[in-house]
Amino acid sequence: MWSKREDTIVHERSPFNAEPSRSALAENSITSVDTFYSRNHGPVPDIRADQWRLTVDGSVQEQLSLSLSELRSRFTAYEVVATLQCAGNRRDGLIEVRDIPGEDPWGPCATSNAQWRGARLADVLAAAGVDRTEGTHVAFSAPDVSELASPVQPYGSSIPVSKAMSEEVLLAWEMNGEPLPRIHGGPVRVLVPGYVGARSVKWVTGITVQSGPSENYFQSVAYRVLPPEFDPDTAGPGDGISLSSVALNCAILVPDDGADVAGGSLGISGYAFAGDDRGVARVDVSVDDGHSWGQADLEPEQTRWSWRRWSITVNATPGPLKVIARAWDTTGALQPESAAALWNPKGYVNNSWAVVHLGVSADR
Ligand SMILES: Nc1nc2c(c(=O)[nH]1)N[C@H]1C(S)=C(S)[C@@H](COP(=O)(O)O)O[C@H]1N2
Ligand SMILES: [Mo]
Repeated sequence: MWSKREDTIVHERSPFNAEPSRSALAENSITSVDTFYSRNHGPVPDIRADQWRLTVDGSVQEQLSLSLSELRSRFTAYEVVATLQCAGNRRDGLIEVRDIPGEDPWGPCATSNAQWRGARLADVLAAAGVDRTEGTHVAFSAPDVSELASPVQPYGSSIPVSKAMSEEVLLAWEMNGEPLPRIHGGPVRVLVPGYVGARSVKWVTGITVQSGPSENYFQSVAYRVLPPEFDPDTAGPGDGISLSSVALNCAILVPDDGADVAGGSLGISGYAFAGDDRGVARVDVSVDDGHSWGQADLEPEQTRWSWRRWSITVNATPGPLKVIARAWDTTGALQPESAAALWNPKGYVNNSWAVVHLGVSADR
């Protein structure tokens, strides 16, 4: 479906929610469109590029209404390589701790990395004459109506004006050198590098500058970390912690969880990612339940907005093998060890140590 590869793990067909297999995601540092995860809350709009329009209003000096050709001709295009990660990435590890009814059991591949091209949101906001006062937010609206929201409403979210004016935030019309595919928000989506994927609004048609965060369901009720005792069905606007910057995280992509491998020299690899003002500084890997740790090789950082892939070779002895990976960030902070301590009612931000269990056969 949606031109995704055969080995895609489809959580839901409608709305379409799917992530690549670990081995597929491991193939390239830039995730190809047929592999990139897909997260939707409603039907995918079909907007012709020549009919798309973007309005910019609210606390601006001059309201704007732009066609795609106007957006492309009036503003300089920039490219950024950036990782998108869903806040529900690795929810499966939280569900193992305690069930999370109504939410899909995403694995570690609700994370992908692409090259995006578009106009800087900051340039468009500057053209409109934006109010940059502290506490101002920039809200995005889209036409996809979600039956999952209460009340039923189109998808939307917002980011603080300070982030909106940062050079990495784009109104993107290209992904990996191709026109932005419909499933990923084409003709134009917002791209907010360093923030949870939920803020990178697809099919964006409205931008409103306002004095507080968006009141849209997906900003004010969903994508918030509730206390463990809260009932997510009765939680209201403003409950819990609103998600913005992506937390430090890592995943083991190769070998796959549950794989059988040959004993001896074994290559292990994966990704690590930290949002916004933090970078990945080190990834440790243990094959003896955390008694000792080897340091993985980190691929050079492509941009400060993209994941860092890592790899290490260990000696695998026959029998069951538990592999643990954990990342440290540039502030010296380490990922939390246990998913149990992170459990929350909607199952967001599982950034506990990554674990896979392998079966090792005798050396050949
Ligand atoms: N309009 C709209 N934008 C959206 C969504 C959506 O359902 N509708 N999902 C959000 C979420 S939760 C994520 S993680 C990313 C996923 O982007 P992708 O489908 O291109 O991977 O889009 C975000 N933008
Ligand atoms: Mo998401």
